[in-house]
Amino acid sequence: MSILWQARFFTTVNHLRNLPDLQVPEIAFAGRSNAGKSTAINTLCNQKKLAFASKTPGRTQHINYFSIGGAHVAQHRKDPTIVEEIRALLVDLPGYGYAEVPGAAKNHWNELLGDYVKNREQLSALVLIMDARRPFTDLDKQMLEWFAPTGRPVHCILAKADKLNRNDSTNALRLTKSVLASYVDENGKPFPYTAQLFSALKRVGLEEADAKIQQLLGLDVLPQETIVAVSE
Ligand SMILES: Nc1nc2c(ncn2[C@@H]2O[C@H](COP(=O)(O)OP(=O)(O)O)[C@@H](O)[C@H]2O)c(=O)[nH]1
Ligand SMILES: [Mg+2]
Repeated sequence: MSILWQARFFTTVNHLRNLPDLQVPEIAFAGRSNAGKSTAINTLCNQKKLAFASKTPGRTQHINYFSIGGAHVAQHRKDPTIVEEIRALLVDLPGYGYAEVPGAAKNHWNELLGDYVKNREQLSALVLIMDARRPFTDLDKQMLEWFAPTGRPVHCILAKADKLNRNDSTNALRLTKSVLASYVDENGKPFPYTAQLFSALKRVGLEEADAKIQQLLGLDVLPQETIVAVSE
């Protein structure tokens, strides 16, 4: 059982000014509409409907937040001796690149996405979900360009790997890693960018993604002072 299974809906926001002001690490899931983002989040959190998965792309146009650890706040409310705080937030960003979103709305969301990944202090890392059959569309690269100046880690999940045979999926992963390796800082040092194959359908790459996300959020170490006694 993974700590990610504790994920609970936390809040949904439409404007950057409404982002939650919790001081806990958050990890954002970005990707083109229909890349398999909602399905990946649901699979990793072992919940059918946490993130909205749809055959109609471009429908989720809000930033949705899910909390890890917070579920226990409610559960433990009846127990005055233990309060467990929220330890991390998962952020489901609106999918980009959906052709039928009208111009003005598209611009609004592109600006929102860009501003968020460039400026969000709590954002520890980005998970970039791409269809394994077509990694690094222009908009995926745009996302990386926005985020790269932060120097923070990016983990690429090549989703729907079941749609490729072994040879093609190996090639897709190799290509992805070589694109990632081409991002270097001003001293020529590579960024902390990683990639993996993933299939929600065939449950491939689940453990790898789970471990990576926990590591990026610092959830792989035991919580310190997250369990505190409160007086009655
Ligand atoms: N074959 C296959 N289809 C998938 C997989 N993950 C998602 N899909 C399908 O791809 C479509 C888009 O998935 P969704 O998670 O809604 O994409 P999102 O727009 O990026 O959130 C849906 O029809 C999913 O059933 C997968 O691992 N394998
Ligand atoms: Mg979705």
